[in-house]
Amino acid sequence: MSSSLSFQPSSSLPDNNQPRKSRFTYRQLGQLALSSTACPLRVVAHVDLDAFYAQCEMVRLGVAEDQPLAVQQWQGLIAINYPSRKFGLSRHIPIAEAKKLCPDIILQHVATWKEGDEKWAYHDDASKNIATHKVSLDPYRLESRRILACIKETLPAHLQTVEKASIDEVFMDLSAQVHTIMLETYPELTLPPPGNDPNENLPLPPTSVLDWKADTVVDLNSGETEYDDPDWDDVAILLGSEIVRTVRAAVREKLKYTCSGGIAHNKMLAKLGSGHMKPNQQTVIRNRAVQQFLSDFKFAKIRGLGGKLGDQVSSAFGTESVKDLLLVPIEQLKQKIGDDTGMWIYQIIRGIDTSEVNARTQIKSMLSAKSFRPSVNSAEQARRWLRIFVADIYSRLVDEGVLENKRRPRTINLHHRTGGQTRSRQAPIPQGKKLDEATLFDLAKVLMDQIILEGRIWPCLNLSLSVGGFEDGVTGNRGIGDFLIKGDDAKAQNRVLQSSDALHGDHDRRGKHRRIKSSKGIDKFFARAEPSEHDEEFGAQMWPQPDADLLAGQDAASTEYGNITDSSREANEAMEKEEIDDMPSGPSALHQQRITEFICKRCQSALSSAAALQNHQDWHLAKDLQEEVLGQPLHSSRPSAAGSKRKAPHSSRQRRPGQGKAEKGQSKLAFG
Ligand code: DCP
Ligand code: CA
Repeated sequence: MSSSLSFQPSSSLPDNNQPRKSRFTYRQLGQLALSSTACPLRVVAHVDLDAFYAQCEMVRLGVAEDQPLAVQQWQGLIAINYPSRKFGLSRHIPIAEAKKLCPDIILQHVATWKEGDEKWAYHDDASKNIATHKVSLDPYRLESRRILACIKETLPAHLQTVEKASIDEVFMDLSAQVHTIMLETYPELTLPPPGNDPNENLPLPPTSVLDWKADTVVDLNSGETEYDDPDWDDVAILLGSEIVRTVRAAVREKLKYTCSGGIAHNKMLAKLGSGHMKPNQQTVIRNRAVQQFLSDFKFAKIRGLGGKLGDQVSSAFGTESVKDLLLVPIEQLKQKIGDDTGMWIYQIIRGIDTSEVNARTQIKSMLSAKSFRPSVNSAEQARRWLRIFVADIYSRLVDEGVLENKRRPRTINLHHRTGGQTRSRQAPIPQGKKLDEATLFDLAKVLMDQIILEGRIWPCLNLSLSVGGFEDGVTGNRGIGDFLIKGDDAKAQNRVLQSSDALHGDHDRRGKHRRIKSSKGIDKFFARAEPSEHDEEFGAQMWPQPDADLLAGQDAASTEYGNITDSSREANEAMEKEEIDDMPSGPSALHQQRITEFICKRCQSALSSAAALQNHQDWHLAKDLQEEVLGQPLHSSRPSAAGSKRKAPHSSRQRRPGQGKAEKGQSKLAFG
């Protein structure tokens, strides 16, 4: 990787001849190595494939890069390549109109499963056969996987944190790699801090010019000038942008795909950045440019601030723009939108987002579904669809490592809908032996038979099959006993299927059991009230989500529509791809972040990691000092992520155990 740092001496010797210092400390530099979300030097990137399904088809069909092509699903367009966008095409345009605007366009229908077939294929007549075909996104999933593998190969294995955010997006926390490059490039940073005090400020970078190559670099906030010498956060983001350029070049060269990138201090900003200039470009948002960048947006563009919450906010404050919302005092936001969500909005529109890049993204459930027009009217026909659903789900399970017994689902669910009634049944999946397609199909048939027994189930308008309650299979620290067929599981296939209530009870009991087992290892060093996602690192396992969530999450997603619109996109995606147990990104993040792991003994705040706890304790120290100096207590009695210079991340945004009523989303965490 060629370096874009030019070593023109910086003007770091002011009038009094004392070298000027960086705003950042040695401790903060250390946090960079740990990819701490509290680190002000943190570098996060988001990469998003351009016109993804359309590119997949272009690569598969070997068409020229300037050839207009769009991907069709039934009578709608779901992906438009950039050459066709020049003709004014978009997802909302009807097929006939698209052909008129761009007569040379290739319209490629997505692959489909034909009723009764064992394998998906590209069918020429698919668009006319919505009744007998079901969409398969397998070809795009396969490409998505190859791209993810390529990205991971490009980054150093021991320094990478890559999160697959959707079929065509990844987040990368580049902090650790940037830290390594920084120390290599600037050996002075490896020297101990003056007086061995980690709170000492770093020297300024010995450079005044940063070469951003062809990147789009967002303009600085008002009051900042390009004449100001760069600080280490600028250097870190520059190094991050070089990594992203290398990653994008590898994807392009090895797999022929173009993608766009965003490089910034956190996930929210990086994602806005990747969509800023498309296609095949990358956008850098320096910390000194965040305000300027964000204020031009409508807040609905911010992850988590679209949809209903966005509508609520715009009707409460009569605006859709970030610029206007920035003028609303925090008290008003809290009053009108609620304390936690108000606080989240206050922070997010100021570019504050401490959500982690979660490399350990885990699948929560998988769903395969179809709405029938005309309806399905016989058990035999329903079974033919079940076979397709099972094949669809099984191919995804194989990707999840079910063959190697790495991860496997514990439950299978079938939903059935007639005109006015929805019925569902679920069953445990026998554990202990390798899960195969035939076993899943048998279970699905048993569930169908159960529903049939209830009578009056035809005409059926919608069927959906899902598996959930994933748990890890063979791991180094589990005994053979765990994999022997347990009595209950062995009988599961034949016995009367459990009601969902009974199943949830089972989860809860086992959840408690796990928690007791998990209090060991590193726990003894910290006061710790609840288990965390890190339990797995410490030898225990995270307990799966209750299935009630799985079902709730699917309600909106269980329909395959004839006309694809943006509003159906989520339905389409959620249905066709796995439901990912992602780190929360919206205001629900307030509730879904790891609830309590590292507790501050002074104020009982719950922090998410040892590094965050350390930082939080630093905040106390700073506050004490400040109080000593001012001779009076500070305004806030607890650390706040906004407002204090040395912020105490998470603490103000996290709910402490047993504090207040459970919020929506909290039920997603299985507590005993
Ligand atoms: N998709 C879909 N239905 C929609 C929107 C998108 O099925 N209503 C699918 C097709 C897209 C893929 O998801 O190719 C990724 O969606 P994006 O929003 O990232 O859009 P594109 O990748 O197509 O275009 P862009 O270059 O704007 O990212
Ligand atoms: Ca995309």
